[in-house]
Amino acid sequence: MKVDETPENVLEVIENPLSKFVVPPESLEKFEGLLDEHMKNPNSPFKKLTPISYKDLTPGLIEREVITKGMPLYVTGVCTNWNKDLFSCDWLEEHFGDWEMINSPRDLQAMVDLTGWTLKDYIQYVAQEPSQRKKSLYGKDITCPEQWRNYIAHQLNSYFCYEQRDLVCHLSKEQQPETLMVYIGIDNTYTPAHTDILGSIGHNIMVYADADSYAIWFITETKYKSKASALFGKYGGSLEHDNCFLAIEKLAEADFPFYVIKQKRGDFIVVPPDAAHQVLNKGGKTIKVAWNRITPSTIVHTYYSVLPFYHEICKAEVYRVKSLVYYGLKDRLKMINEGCYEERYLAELANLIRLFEEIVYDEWVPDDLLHERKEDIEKVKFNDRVPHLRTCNFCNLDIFNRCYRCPVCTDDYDICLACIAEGRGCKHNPELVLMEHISVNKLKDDLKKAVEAYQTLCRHLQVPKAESVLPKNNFEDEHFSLAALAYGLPL
Ligand SMILES: O=C(O)CCC(=O)C(=O)O
Ligand SMILES: [Fe+2]
Ligand SMILES: [Zn+2]
Ligand SMILES: [Zn+2]
Repeated sequence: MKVDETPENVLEVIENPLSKFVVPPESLEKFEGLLDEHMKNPNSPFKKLTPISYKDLTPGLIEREVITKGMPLYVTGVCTNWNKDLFSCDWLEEHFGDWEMINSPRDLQAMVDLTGWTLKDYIQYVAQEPSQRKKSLYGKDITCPEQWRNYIAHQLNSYFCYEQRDLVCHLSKEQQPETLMVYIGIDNTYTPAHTDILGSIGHNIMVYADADSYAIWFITETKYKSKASALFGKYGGSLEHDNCFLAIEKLAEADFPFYVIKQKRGDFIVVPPDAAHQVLNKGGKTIKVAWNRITPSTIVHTYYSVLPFYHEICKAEVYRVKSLVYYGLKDRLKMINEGCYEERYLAELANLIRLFEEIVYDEWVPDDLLHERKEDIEKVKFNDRVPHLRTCNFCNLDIFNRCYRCPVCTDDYDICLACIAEGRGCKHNPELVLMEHISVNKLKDDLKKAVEAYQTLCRHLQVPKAESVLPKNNFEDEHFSLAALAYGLPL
């Protein structure tokens, strides 16, 4: 679609179920004036966040403030001395002008993501005089150029994606989710309230801004997720579906703090897991680069709380969380076997081992159940070139290893063990076949090796072993694993 095409059919806009959440443009014009008024009132939920200088940022600070306390961080002075020619619309247009944007820009009045736009089309749209623009279009979720990625990785190393703490870096290129995105904004474009995917940590740097141009962030703490969810829910929005941007008067109803950050060029915002946020661009053009990380500290909450919730609402997982645990564990195991005894591996392994034990347990069918049935469990190996890429056709979560497959339904119909255990599936449930990439015995062996590596590390660092990391007595547990429940149900 090109810039000067006539607006979409009005009926279509009205029929879009999301359009009722659209903030009226007048409200965006008055936004800052109203915000300033509210901020004079000490009882308003809007709070300022004290910035810290980039030179004072450390991975330990992120661990303490962002992950443990759940507080957002506002870091300034990140882009001092960065190459200004590289991070510009001119550079983007010259090098990637004919790039197809994917489901972008977003038409904010109609709340629809457009298709068929190139980056050049969008850059020409933002270059227009504001009065010439017929629609408000936000250039969101744009693929990040390789040159930018490499430049930022070099500058930021331990805060950037694909560093060792970011478990995604242990997946192969084909298995990695795309986490790095560019946002090109102009006055009054915005991102509705949401929490970042899967309880990950969000990172967002403004790499370019026209004069007097910035973004206003409203961001809560991790611990107010359910209060924030109720506030946006009251107006019909959902933090999982990015569909509601609230005007100041409505945000002001919050009985929990909203930190207000005016993000300018060089400002880096670190978003805690599950922290609700909405972002409004003001002034002229701004360009931000954003990415997410799931680390050995954040993945525990992802696994126990966020994944079951996604399973319930059938939201696509995308991050292959169980594979992150498996390959993150294998990486630490390799490092320790090579004699690299870093202290941080203690806590990292403790988390990863605990989760991996759960994962293996849930794939396993206890022997006594099999003996009772006087049968061996029948399973078929997947012959996928790249493992772990399958998703459950019912709940959309990623399939790490075992799943059921319907031989009748066409086109690879896979159903995860959790869905089968809950009685979900297709109408051919009695004919389902249990499939796997890796045998449970191999997974159990990997678990054993990980525990041994942990013990070696404890010995080298002369610290006592944490009980919680030692394996439970051979899986002899009272409750049933998912695989056992699934196995008992359909067959
Ligand atoms: O800049 C924006 O519009 C939104 C960015 C965002 O939500 C993020 O970086 O997590
Ligand atoms: Fe976000
Ligand atoms: Zn499922
Ligand atoms: Zn079927």
